[in-house]
Amino acid sequence: MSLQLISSKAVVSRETGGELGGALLGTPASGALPAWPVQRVFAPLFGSTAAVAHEVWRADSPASEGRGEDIVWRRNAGLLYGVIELDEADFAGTADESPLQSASAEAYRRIFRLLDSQGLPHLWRVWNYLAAINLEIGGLERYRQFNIGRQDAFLECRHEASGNVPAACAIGLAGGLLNIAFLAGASPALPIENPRQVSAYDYPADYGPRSPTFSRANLVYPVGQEVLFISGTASIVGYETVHPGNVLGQCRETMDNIAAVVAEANRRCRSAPFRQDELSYRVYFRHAGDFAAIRNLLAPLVGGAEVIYLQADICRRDLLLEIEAVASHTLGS
Ligand code: 3EB
Repeated sequence: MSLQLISSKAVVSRETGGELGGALLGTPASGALPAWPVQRVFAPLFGSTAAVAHEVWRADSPASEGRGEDIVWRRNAGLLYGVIELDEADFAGTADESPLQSASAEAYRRIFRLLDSQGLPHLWRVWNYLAAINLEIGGLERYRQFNIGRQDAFLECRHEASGNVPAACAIGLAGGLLNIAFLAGASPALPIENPRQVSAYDYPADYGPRSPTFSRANLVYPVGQEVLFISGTASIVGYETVHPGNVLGQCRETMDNIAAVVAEANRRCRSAPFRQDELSYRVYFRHAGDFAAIRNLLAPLVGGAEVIYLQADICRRDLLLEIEAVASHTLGS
């Protein structure tokens, strides 16, 4: 029941079988969509001659699939990948609840309902995308509105909102729907925190009325395998942004944070220690003009690893980039 990430800077050209689902990253003019559940991330792709990169999760014998309630999903015995897209315009909101907050809560409620009904209740990794993430509306930044809705749904659906929470990213795009992909499993994840950072679920109230619900990383266990998901990681030490206005300073600090998370994961991992040069990376950066400098700084740190670069907004105005990563090891019997 192995889970395999096929990451490539080429357009999906052939169906190889076993796809659970995955992401198409970039701004294609048009093009046929794959048959599997797909999260489309419309953000400019850099460092590639193709217009689109793909990240596809393959697993042994996907057994069933479904759609409904704006979710498309596919699963095998122990794994489920799904994508939900909601239009905020369909949510009225109230005096004390913005449409985005309502949509975010509803998206997570539907995800939890699906996972419960499919008997795969453990949310391992979530990819959150929303339009205009830094825009302040009604006195509250949209990322903070999203955080309220997300946490409400965790608590309402009797999932802990701290401790055992999924690895995640939350990224801003120019437009589009609230778009959330998720990978869930039959077995619980082992959450990993970063000793250099306050856990996001414990951020003080200056960062919003509700804390973000994610862990710094998760170790998860498809049969015979150990997968490390490192959440979106940024230039934050403690709970504060460091190196504001300095993209290279932020890039170095972010890689120091990833190194700390990897070290923490290695204290708990069952396979060989994970190394920074074996991870597959996704780098989101705010300003197109920063791309070359970021790539040059990262090149010696990531070795030959796959890196996908996307221009997008980060969830704090003073953050200039965010980096996430994943790696997989086989487990001996
Ligand atoms: C941070 O460390 C940067 O809200 O799901 C990173 C990863 C960030 C996930 C989320 C936010 C999220 O706070 C932002």
